[in-house]
Amino acid sequence: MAAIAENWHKSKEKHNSKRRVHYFSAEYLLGRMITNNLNSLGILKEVIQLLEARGIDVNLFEAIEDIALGNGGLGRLAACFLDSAATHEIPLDGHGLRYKYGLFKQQIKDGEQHEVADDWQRFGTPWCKRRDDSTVEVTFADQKVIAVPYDMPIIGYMTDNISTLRLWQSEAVQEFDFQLFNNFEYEQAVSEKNKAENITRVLYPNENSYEGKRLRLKQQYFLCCAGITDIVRNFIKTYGNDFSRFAELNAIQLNDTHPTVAIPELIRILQDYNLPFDVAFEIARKTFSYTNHTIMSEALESWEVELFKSVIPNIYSIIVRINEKLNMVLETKSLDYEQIYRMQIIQDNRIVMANLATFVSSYVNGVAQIHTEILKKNVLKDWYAIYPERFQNKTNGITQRRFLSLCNPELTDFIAIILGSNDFIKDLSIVEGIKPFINDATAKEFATIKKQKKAQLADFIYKREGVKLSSEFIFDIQVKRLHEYKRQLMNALSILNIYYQIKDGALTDFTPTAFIFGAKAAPGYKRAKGIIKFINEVATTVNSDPLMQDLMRVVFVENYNLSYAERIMPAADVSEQISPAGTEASGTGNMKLMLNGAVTLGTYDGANIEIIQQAGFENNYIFGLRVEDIEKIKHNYNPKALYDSDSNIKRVMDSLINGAMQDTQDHSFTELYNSILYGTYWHRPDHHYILADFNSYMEAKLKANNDYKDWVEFSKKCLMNIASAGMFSSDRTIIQYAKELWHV
Ligand code: 26W
Repeated sequence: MAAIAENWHKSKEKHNSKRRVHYFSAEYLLGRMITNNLNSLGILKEVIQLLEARGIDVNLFEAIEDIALGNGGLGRLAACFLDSAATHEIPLDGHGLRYKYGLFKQQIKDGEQHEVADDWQRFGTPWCKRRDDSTVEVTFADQKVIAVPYDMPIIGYMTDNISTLRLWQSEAVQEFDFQLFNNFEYEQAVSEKNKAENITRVLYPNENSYEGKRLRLKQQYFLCCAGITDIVRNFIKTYGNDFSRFAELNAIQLNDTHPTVAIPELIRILQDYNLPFDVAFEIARKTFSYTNHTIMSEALESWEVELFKSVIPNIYSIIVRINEKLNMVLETKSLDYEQIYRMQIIQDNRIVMANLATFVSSYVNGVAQIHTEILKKNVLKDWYAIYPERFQNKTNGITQRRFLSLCNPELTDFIAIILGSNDFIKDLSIVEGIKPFINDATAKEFATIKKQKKAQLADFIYKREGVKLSSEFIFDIQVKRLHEYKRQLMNALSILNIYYQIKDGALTDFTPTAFIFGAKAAPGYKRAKGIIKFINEVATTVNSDPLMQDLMRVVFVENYNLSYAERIMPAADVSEQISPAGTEASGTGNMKLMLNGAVTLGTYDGANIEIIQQAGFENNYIFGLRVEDIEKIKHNYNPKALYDSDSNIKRVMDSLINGAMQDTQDHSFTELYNSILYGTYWHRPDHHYILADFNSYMEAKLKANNDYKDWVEFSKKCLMNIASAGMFSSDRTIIQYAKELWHV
């Protein structure tokens, strides 16, 4: 820390001196900082050598540090943005929550997931600097707490610029009550302290499913109150009480709706400084922008009015005024009743956060082309109709510092030799330069590196999971959160289909493949947990069959996290991105795998579409219904008919109920079976179109499997993917945000 102190301080002053951006996010999935920071400072190789000389393996840090203050895509994107902004000297700093416990650690017992608390701070947190001079008091209807900032330096790659991630921790106003303590009321004495600390005790482990919990609302308001108070205080220190320049000097980006109460909070604070509501409103509208990350209706946040009022009544009153203002605006447009109803911020006794965020924003953006189009056509179509100029697309990206240079030094060196420099670590667009060099010789060299990365992963998996994999096998990989819409079940069923077809002689020349899964299920998400168990049952069946020895392996890795990802991405041949068209907003794992030279076996969904536009259909394996196709079949889709008429589909589906696989105590396999064939009271049969896409998925999967036989040609496809990954750097993304939406 001492080594970076001066640059950090200078960067803080610089960010303070002109227009700047504040990124507000409830999640940051940071992973390991140590290697990343050493890499940014350009001393990683040296340090590794020094450690090795003392017999210390740098990977030791993985057991000590893997900061998971996020669930998945959204949190990792925030972390990539911090890295890219710092590297490209964009004056951006983050605000977030310092959860005591990050995302749970996953244990698999008997094929089932169990959760263990992630006490990530237990060895101390050397990258966090506590700032007792910058605390904020946060007031709820029933509680007052202190927000204490912990600053983390975000070290740009090979630059002096160091950004700040400010993580707020909730503490009691008074450590404990001595009065009560002296009266022997020990539990009472510490109860305030516990209640205060509860607010940042734990990260909610839900991804893509909304739960209207009081504590979650408290977390959100806590973050927003602390962050906004801090920003305003800082503004006043430099520019005084004249807020007319506030929006010109500050842009605030909302990472999904989770930090949306920042909008009424800013209005509240400005009103405290005697600004009229309308003036405060306009400043807020100019300051904020909102990124949407999901179109799944079950993930859209809406708070019950009564609950909201009981936690932050003063913020509720401001939202009422904002809604009145909205209706004044809507009156001037000729809209029908339905439209006006759908746009209400307060609707059916609930506060619809996406409507609030869209109304009081300069810009709204989606995270891939198709996703932005869906926002404009469906989810936010009423808003698009009256504010078309607010809508933008910003296709996601990933940082190549972590997902290439750090995790795959072998491939990095190979690319650097071809290009004659490693400038691509700062400007990924130039990897395109390898295209003219894709030939038999480089394809073979690439294949050697890939095999080396597969061998390294196989070693690790053997140590961790006890399953032996051969680096001669194809590595077919699906790693991401477990969710029905991501269709891990379809993948598992396809593996079972291959297995049965090999057994009955229908499939004869299968190229040996290791199917690797990694995924955490939200603890309360029963079906997702059932799917994990099912994958593990398929693994047991396949791996224990002696006939499959040299043909197939199935592994579900325990506790898939960033450190695991950094080992898996470089070793993949096939990247499974198989959500039904129109459901995955973007995906970013698809980009990490592409950049490490895997071909995509995927649907026409999210950023897959742009990946294919860049790298070519001929170098990837695209299958399945398109959005328009689904739109057409949706109303008379009959999966039961497919099941009845297709013996392969019937056979794999029946494995869910015929005892071939050992079901969970609560019969989740049967429940999955029924949900696909018959639906339930809350959804139609097979609402993720597993059976509709099954055969075209099988065909694409087997085509990739067969193409791999000519591994030199296959490696050329991989190289074409790497060469085409330039636009998927988060550097490109963040520069676009900076230019087109923040104007910094
Ligand atoms: C309120 C519960 C909740 C929690 C998290 C709802 C929704 C979320 C996130 C918005 C879910 C998420 O992580 N979305 C993912 O965001 C990535 C980054 O943009 C995209 O690449 C993924 O497609 C999208 O699923």
